[in-house]
Amino acid sequence: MSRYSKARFLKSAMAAGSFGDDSGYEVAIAGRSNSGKSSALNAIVRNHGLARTSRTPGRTQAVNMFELEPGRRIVDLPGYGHANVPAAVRDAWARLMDSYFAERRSLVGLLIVADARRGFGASDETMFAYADARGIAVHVLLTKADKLGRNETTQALATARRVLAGRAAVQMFSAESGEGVSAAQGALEAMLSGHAKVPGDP
Ligand SMILES: Nc1nc2c(ncn2[C@@H]2O[C@H](COP(=O)(O)OP(=O)(O)O)[C@@H](O)[C@H]2O)c(=O)[nH]1
Ligand SMILES: [Mg+2]
Repeated sequence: MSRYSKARFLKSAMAAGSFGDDSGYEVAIAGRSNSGKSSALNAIVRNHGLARTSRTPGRTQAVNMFELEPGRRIVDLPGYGHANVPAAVRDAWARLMDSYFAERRSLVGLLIVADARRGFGASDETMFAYADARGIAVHVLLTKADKLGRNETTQALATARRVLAGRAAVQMFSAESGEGVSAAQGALEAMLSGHAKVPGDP
């Protein structure tokens, strides 16, 4: 049984000042639309109905808050990087992220989910910058690992490590096969208990 068997949806927030209870500790999960963010969240929490997953990219433009246990939350941030998004939607996304990262005192870590076939890209750097401005730890999941062969996996990891250059830990992950799920749970736990190494620490 999952230690998060009591995980529950708290709320969807679409505007500054509406994120709710800011006590305790919170880890946010970010990624391009369709990267596999919600699937990763469900797999990590071992609750497959928790965060909605969708085949239609770019639908969720809200910050979705979940309680894992009292005083510990995981937050599904709205996806980004989807082509053909109107400027007004992009601006709304940026305003929402600006408020989220400015407001949340409980925020202690960021999980960035990237499709392993695409890698950690320019739009992910935007999220990295938000985390960096707050001095919080970042952990990168290269997901859909089940779609890669062994050589592609080695290459994807090497490329991501080069791009990240020691700024964050990176691992392979698959919500489909379960690969990397326990490592990701460990990273989440480390962040939530304040034991994650923050980039810049000795
Ligand atoms: N093969 C495979 N497909 C995945 C994996 N994770 C997510 N997907 C699929 O990718 C699509 C987008 O997933 P979703 O979790 O909704 O992405 P989000 O938009 O980032 O929240 C869905 O069709 C999922 O079934 C994975 O680990 N392996
Ligand atoms: Mg999603």
